[in-house]
Amino acid sequence: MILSDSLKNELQHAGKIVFFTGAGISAESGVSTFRGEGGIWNKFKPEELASFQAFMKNADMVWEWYQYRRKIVHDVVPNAAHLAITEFQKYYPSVVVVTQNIDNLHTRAGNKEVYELHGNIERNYCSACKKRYDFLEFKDNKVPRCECGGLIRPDVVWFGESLPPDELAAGEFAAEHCDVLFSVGTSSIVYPAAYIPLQTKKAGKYVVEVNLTETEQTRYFDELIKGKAGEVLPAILEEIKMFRKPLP
Ligand code: BJW
Ligand code: ZN
Repeated sequence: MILSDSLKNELQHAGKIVFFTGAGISAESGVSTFRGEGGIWNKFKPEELASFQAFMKNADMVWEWYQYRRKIVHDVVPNAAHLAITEFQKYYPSVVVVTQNIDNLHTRAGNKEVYELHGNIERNYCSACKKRYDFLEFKDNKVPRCECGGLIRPDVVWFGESLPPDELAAGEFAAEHCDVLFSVGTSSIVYPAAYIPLQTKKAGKYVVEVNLTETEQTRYFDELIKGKAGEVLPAILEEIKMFRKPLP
């Protein structure tokens, strides 16, 4: 049995569940995490690639890095963790995903209410006039230009940039009004996103971390379930099926 008595009690009575997710939930799909073992940033320094200054200094290199990751994300598929969240939707009237991931895997898995705090790698916009360039085929690795002459950039949030205000507000609202929040596969060190699960705690509700290791925030949460997201979330769901009926 994976559920503690207290978590089982919470999940028996809960109506609103939030999944706050990070790169670790996509690791089993074959998308690298940023930090830790196998993390992309063991090889590349974030400030060299994930900032507007870096883009202005070496736009082709940054663009090529995103093209490389875009191809990976396009070729992989959602894993058992994303799919378990889709199935949670059958048992709880409100299941909200607040993700730091830009890989679109939640939506591809059928997660219905998804707020993307750090953007989406499948979208682009002009850094000068903000015109959108979504789902365009950009064939070569040189950064494309907008019809206004500006450089086209991926629609992701770099260091020092604001998060999309509507997505952040919706994520905060969900975190403050849920019964149980699962913080899955995130190192919980990048702010303001990392405030989300703390807001649930502040509202007096239950927070469960699912991760391979302890994180910066483990001590604030009600419990840590150590393990792979793709194993832990389906195991939780199997136990839920023993005490909850699917919604009509
Ligand atoms: C598994 C697993 C498996 C593995 N199963 N688990 C305090 C308050 C506010 C801001 C700051 C602050 N202090 C510092 C800041 C600034 C900065 C920040 O947070 N820096 C910290 C690093 C210290 N924040 C910002 O700059 C943000 N903007 C901002 O603050 O604006 C304010 C402002 C704006 C304008 C004017 C004035 C002020 C923006 C942050 C943007 C982050 N962007 C990135 C890149 C996105 C694009 C891209 O992908 O290229 O987002 S950085 C990167 O980190 C990415 C991620 O979403 C984010 C979080 O990483 P995540 O998801 O947690 O991944 P990992 O790799 O760190 O962790 C993986 C975890 O999974 C590990 O724990 C593993 O153990 C686990 N795992 N396999 C379960 N199978
Ligand atoms: Zn433009």
